[in-house]
Amino acid sequence: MRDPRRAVLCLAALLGFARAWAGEVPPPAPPKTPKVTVRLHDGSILVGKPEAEELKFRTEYGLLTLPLGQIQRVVFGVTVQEVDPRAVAKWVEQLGSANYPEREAAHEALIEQGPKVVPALKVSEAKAEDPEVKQRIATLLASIARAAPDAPQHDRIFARQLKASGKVELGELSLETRFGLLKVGAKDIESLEFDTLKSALRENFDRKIAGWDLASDGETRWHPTRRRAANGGMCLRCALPDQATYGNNVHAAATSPSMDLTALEHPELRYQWLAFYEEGADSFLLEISTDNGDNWTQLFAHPQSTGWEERRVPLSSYRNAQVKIRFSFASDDSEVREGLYLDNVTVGEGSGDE
Ligand SMILES: [Ca+2]
Ligand SMILES: [Ca+2]
Repeated sequence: MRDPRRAVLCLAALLGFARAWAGEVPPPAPPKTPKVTVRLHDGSILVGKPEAEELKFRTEYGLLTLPLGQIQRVVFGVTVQEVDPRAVAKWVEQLGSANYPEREAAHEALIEQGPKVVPALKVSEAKAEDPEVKQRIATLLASIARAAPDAPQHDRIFARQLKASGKVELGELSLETRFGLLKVGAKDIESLEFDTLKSALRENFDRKIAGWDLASDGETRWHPTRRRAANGGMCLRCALPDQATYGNNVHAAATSPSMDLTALEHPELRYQWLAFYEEGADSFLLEISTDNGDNWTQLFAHPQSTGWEERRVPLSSYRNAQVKIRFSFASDDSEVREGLYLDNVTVGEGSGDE
């Protein structure tokens, strides 16, 4: 936590949490043993009830013991995963191919592997004799670094009135599932999502996408992709499917299902986004509608980004409303870039801070 502002914010969150704990602001009474969705690095998903009732989390301010009923989400820091070195060697060899589509296919395949392929690529870069192959590997490494410059090294915990970085003190997680008791090693876990709070929308684009409308007036459109995902292997991309960029003169929108916010005390939208586009000439907007999509109000114009960004949008002024949100893209008649990405879109109970 080198950024002093973040440290202050985190401390403020901790103090707020401590106050809540001391009884000044009584926390709500959540279920004692919430259900948890466990996402593993290999793509597996387990759902069950943890045997434990609390989780220990070490921060630079001390050790927190959190009842599971207070936790919304835990994201484990990046651990470098194994990747088959033979597959990498084959792709690197193809990078030197005289055949352009073969070179492109290898480039795409390596990009899709993301940060886990970096150590193997560095070895190949050092070994490469062909200067052109060396150059191509250097370009690839730069693209991968651009896509995930802020890969979290710390575990992160999100609870009501608390957001903190640190280390989850957990060797393994015992989970009662419908298939019996399962034990999962902490090193295999990517994230835990607790079913503690009501949510109106929860979409990670990793499975069949339910209820979203992905409309476009051209070939460029929002579509699921494995190209760059914030988690779970898949996300939503706005570009020409299977191509390196979006096209000119297109309007494309990803519109959420209709959501009833009446059950939420402090409705809040959260999502992760990544935008490689011609800012200023092309546009990438977040909009909201309270009349089933007839009229839209702009909530945010996304700037160009260099890595995944996380955004939190309080929707308290839409409390008690029926809303849809949409992510819309428009391109002008020149200059195209790689496109836009979205992941982990949720609308749920927020902190109430505006
Ligand atoms: Ca995802
Ligand atoms: Ca353009």
